[in-house]
Amino acid sequence: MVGMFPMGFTVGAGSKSTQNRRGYTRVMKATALAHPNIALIKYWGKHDRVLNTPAVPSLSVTLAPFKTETSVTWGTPIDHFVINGVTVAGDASARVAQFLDLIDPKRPPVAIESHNNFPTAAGLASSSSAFAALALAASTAAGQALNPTALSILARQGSGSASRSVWGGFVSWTTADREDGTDSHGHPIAPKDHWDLAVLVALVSDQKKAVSSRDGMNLTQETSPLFGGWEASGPADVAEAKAAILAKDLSRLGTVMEHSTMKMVATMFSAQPAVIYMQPATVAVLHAVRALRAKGIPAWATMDAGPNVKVLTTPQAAHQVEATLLQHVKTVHTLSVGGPARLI
Ligand code: 2P0
Repeated sequence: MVGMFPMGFTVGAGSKSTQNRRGYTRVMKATALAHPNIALIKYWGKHDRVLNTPAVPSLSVTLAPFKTETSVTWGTPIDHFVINGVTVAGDASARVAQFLDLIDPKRPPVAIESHNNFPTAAGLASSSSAFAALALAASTAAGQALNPTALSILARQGSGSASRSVWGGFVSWTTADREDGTDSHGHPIAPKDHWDLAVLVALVSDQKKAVSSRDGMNLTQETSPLFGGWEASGPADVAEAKAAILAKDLSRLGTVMEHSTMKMVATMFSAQPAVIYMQPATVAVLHAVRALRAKGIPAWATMDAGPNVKVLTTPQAAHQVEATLLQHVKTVHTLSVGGPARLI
């Protein structure tokens, strides 16, 4: 079946459907693709752990060709979740099952098969594309046609950063004013074609990190004396980054991105015990990026909950920046601005 949902998502030719007793068509299998995003202005800390609303607003760029592709079959003999060919068990499985319960508390058992074309859980924002793709594939397979905002609210409850991967291009994610958190979701700022930027990932490590971002974030919020300053300064950083994006001012965007990054890292370092995702090569890359800038090459660095460094630059300067990064790490991925989550 190829059909168009009212809110504009196309159900791909691979989707299977059936008619239930009331006679309406229900899609039972759907496949979705989502790109990860990296935060230019960081989400770090929660307002409400159950609703998964953030302590601070954030702003991101969606990145291709990194992607997650996820197929969901709604109505199988047992729940069965496979990521990159490996069956998911334990806490990770429970987290996915709980997420599916949000879509339908009386849901049947579900099968999920998901694949990333980049390292998982290594600080490369794999949870952002994972839960965005899962939200779209699972809600579609369950027969729900969610618009992007509803999809973002759903994805947020799986993983905060996933609320931003619903859209392509540049996206902000707002804090909640409402008690039920329904106003905390992504907002598109500018589409993919607005600005041709390059983001280079200097791969310091592709190993799964020892402290998950969720645990690192919660420990930081509970114990860092710097957290109050971090929280208070977040909204101004988002406003500054948004203005820089709309003006296509890379120096302005890079400057506020580095500032947001380093303030986040300061809260990690001042947690008790300290949360240290950096490795020696991380610091070497940070210095190399500063040296590039001193030579007039546009390059600004950011990090997330992991040792890898992402460098924001222009497509024209990307080769020169890559050559410099390769003096410090073995692998550099060159990414560009990606499009929205979609059914395939
Ligand atoms: C971000 N990070 O804005 C920040 C910057 C890491 C550092 O979002 O608990 O996996 O699932 O909502 O989204 C990583 O945290 O956390 C993250 P949960 P998530 O991209």
